[in-house]
Amino acid sequence: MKTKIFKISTAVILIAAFTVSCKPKNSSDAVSGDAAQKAYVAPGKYDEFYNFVSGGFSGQLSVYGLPSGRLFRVIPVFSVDPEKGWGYSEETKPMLNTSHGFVPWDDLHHTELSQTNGEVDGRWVFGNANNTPRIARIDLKTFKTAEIIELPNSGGNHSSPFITENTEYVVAGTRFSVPGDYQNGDVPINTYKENYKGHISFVKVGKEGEMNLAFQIVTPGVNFDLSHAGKGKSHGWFFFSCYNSEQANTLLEVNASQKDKDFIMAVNWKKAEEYVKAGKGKKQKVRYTHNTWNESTHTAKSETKTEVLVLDAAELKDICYMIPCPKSPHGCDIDPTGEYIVGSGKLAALIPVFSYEKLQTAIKNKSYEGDYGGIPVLKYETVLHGEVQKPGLGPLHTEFDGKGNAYTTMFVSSEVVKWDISTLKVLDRVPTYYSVGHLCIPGGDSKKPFGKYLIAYNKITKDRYLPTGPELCQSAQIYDISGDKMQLILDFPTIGEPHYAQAAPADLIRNNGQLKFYKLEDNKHPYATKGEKESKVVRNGNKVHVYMTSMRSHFAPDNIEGIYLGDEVYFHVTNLEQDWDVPHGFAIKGADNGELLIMPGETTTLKWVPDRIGTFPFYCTDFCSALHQEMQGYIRVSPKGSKVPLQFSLGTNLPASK
Ligand code: K7E
Ligand code: CUA
Repeated sequence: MKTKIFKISTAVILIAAFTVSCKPKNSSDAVSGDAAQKAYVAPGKYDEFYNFVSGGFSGQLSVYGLPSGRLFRVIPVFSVDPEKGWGYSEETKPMLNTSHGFVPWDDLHHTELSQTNGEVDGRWVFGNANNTPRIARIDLKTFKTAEIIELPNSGGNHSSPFITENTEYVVAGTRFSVPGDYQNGDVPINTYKENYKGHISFVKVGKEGEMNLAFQIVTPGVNFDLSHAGKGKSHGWFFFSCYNSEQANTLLEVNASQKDKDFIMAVNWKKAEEYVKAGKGKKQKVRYTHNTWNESTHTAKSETKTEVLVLDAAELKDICYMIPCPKSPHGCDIDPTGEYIVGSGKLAALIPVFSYEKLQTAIKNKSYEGDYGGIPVLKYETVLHGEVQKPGLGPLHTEFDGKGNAYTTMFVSSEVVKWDISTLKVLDRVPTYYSVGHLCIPGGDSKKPFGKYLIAYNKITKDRYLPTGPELCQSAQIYDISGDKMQLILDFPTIGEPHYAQAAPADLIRNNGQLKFYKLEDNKHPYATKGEKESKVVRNGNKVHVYMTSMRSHFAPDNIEGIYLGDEVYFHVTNLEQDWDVPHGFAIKGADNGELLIMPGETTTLKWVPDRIGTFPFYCTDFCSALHQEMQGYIRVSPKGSKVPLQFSLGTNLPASK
């Protein structure tokens, strides 16, 4: 009993240190002379990098320029977004469908750019939904979410969506171990050790980016936290940090902080592929959704899938290995050569760096210290390259500059620490303001980092910006890392809470064939209207379909009568413009699901159910021309059973009817 109390109190002290982070000294004078010049991008000039930043609890992803910190766009991924009409139009709603129904808002922590040969290639960026487990793919030709796949057997999809060096797979490790979906989950919570399992998912990515849940690996119940793929020599392997190897199911802040070491799980995914081919997987009944966006019909489709192939790590002895890692590891990062695996133990006073070659030798020699739920546990010393001593407090995440240096964020001591990967010597440290989580170096988790800048993403800003009530802004900070010493050059506020972010050279994305507008002749939307003459209103029972067009500066038709109370009206608005950057909007009074924003050549649908008789105005919400304010119309709603005929017009008056 005594020891238990002692254990609890040490853990509590550590945790107290972890939750209350220290404020660095000399916080006001950290920006020096030429800093402003380094972050300055003159009006009309482009930034050097795109920065894709997760929005955390906002469920969105935002796009900034580096080094200016200018915000270009917020992309709705796992959220509805009034600025884009995302999740409000009939076409986009299926993108947010899950096996639990429509989920308007989730929690996005990590962004990952697609890679070819281990280098950022600018095609797609992936994001994870933490709460209702999903992975999304955003197409960087359109800056739009193109696909979302849900993950069965999972809860809290945190170690995701990290990818392999040719974008063969994106992975997802479950944070919460749970009774698998295929079992009866109605079991006592205190049977965690017997009934709860971890699952990691391998989602195959096709040539066009299409995602498919290829297989899962079932493991003992732990909390998977973060992951990264091997690269170069370690291509074919994946590394997942996990905490709660204690298998606690209550008061985790204490009960999952007992052991001195948890694990990094090394997964030989090439071997796992062989087992899949050899038929070693078991098919299991599950239910998850797969949502895809079609750029020619401008419409999303949501399908339900019912099966998953599962490999058992305890049964197939040579796909998973546990590397002991101090203590409650969070970040799990692989250096550009693929040789070094960095585990960031939140509660550890050092940073362990493991060697891929030593891992291979240790596996060959079976230098195991035992097993964990049937998975071999390697001896710490046999896999260790070395430890970074006294790096700072609360290490979380590490990125690389491609010149042999690693940079680790320290949440508790609020700093970024630069160290040498081979000698493990600390080279430099700079304060962050405050409580830094993730960091990003352009290309910093790839084989070819671009170096130059380091961006720290901070949880707390306290006194850095003008206050805005109880909620203060979150923030990023840019450091110039081109010299020996890191130099702070800019702070900029972010949308939501930034977790992981990635950056790519601007030209790579700007010149990859970005879509400027939708060609009308290629528009395959079933309700597309390709010219004003084709605009019409069609009744089908109580459903009324308005085939409407928008063009500077009118809608066709703009007078509509013969709508009755109880009707469902679908405005299918086709924007006839064929020019970059000329969207129109559409809003109608009383619509309970917002409005539309329609890109040139696109067709988008607003469902409107009038709740009273009367005459309702509609108008364009996007300032499109000098006569934008004239871009408007009326729709008349009559009582059910009224004799007012269905009719519509543009530029002429409808015959009067009572
Ligand atoms: Cu460190 Cu959710 Cu990647 Cu944030 S996690 S900090
Ligand atoms: Cu169209 Cu304003």
